[in-house]
Amino acid sequence: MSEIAALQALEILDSRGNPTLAVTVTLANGVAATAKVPSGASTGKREAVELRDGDKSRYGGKGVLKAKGYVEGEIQRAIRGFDANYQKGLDKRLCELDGTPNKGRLGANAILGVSLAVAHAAAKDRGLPLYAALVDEPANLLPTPGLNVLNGGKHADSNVDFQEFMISPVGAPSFSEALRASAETFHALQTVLHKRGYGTGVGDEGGFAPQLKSNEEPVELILEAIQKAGYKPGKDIVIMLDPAASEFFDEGAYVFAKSDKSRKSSAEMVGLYKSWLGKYPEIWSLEDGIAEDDHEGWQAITKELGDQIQLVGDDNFVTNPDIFRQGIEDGIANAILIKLNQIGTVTETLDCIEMARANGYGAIISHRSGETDDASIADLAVAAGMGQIKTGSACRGERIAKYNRLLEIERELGSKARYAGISAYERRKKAMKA
Ligand code: 2PG
Ligand code: MG
Repeated sequence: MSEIAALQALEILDSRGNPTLAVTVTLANGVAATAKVPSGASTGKREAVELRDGDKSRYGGKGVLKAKGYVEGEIQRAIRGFDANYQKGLDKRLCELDGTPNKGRLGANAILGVSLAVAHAAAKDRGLPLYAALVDEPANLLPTPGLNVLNGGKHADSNVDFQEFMISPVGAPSFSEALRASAETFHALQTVLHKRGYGTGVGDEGGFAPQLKSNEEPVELILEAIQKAGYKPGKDIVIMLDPAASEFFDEGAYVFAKSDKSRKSSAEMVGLYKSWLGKYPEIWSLEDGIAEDDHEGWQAITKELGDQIQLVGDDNFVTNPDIFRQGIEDGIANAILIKLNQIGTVTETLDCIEMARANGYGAIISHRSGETDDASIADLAVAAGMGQIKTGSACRGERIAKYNRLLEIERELGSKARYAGISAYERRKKAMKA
């Protein structure tokens, strides 16, 4: 039995310079592990609560000393002596201790820090890498990445309303080759932007954040970059979008406040995406194309496009098994975005992934726009075996940490490593058509 002996928390900074938590758990046998908690900007309303101090004299109220206090006080007292290998029991205990449905008392940041640090410590204690320790079956599927090479919306100070324009190297033979193709395309995009006189500063997730003429122009520029890098759009590399539409949904209308100031109805948004799919068959995945509060819009888009592309629910499902179950019953989307801190424990996150698998939904393991060098989601993506991850562009250390971890896992797995790539993509396409 590997008993939990001590918990320590540290208020650190995330990639946006905002405070977040690093939690270290030490077991009675001396094994110790640390997890660092990410933070979102375009958050879903029903995400678990990120506890902030609210003390305006520190970090504009964003300090996390209360959460640190809970980790080292109440939570430590409640789980000291607990078996670190019993993740389910531990996470249940953490939820009960919090006592609210949304982790609003102790904070999902405090709870996730502990849950994830314990998962790491238990793996270390068993002499296993995290990706192997999280599941019973052997995990050897390296995920196809979606690299957010052009940032807009809340993640960039630009005039593009849509948040994420991703490239996904589905045609590569291995994860490392996929990453190479992506980095080469990222650099080609820089050249394409330069040539047009656009800026090449980057946004929160490491994608370029230029001032452009429309929300559509990024797709054109990316297609040009893919070709310029020597790859075939739609075959070697496909495009994934996350407009993060909840962010520009205002009183029943979609308002392009950053670009052309136009207002669109829900039906017009579906029509817009449909026209894009006709024009750009390279687009294969659309996340949060519809706002979380636009339930009818979600039903309409699923009916209209659900058999053609991957429709990913992020803000509307918030990695919450209960909310996701309802969404499945309502026939909304055909994939889910998975973010540990939207729900706050490792167990509930794994439950959501299982629910996706059982119901024929895709699942993309995801970073947050505010990140640290913590690379746990790389391991989670391999453990999940669902074949997809999105963790930013091919630059910025906190994004690269995850891709580099996947390279290590690929090397460690050696000849057993499989790359999801085209197989997962084609399987998904077939499943959607069925
Ligand atoms: C998203 C995420 C991650 P944020 O919307 O999918 O890219 O952004 O962490 O700001 O919610
Ligand atoms: Mg999203």
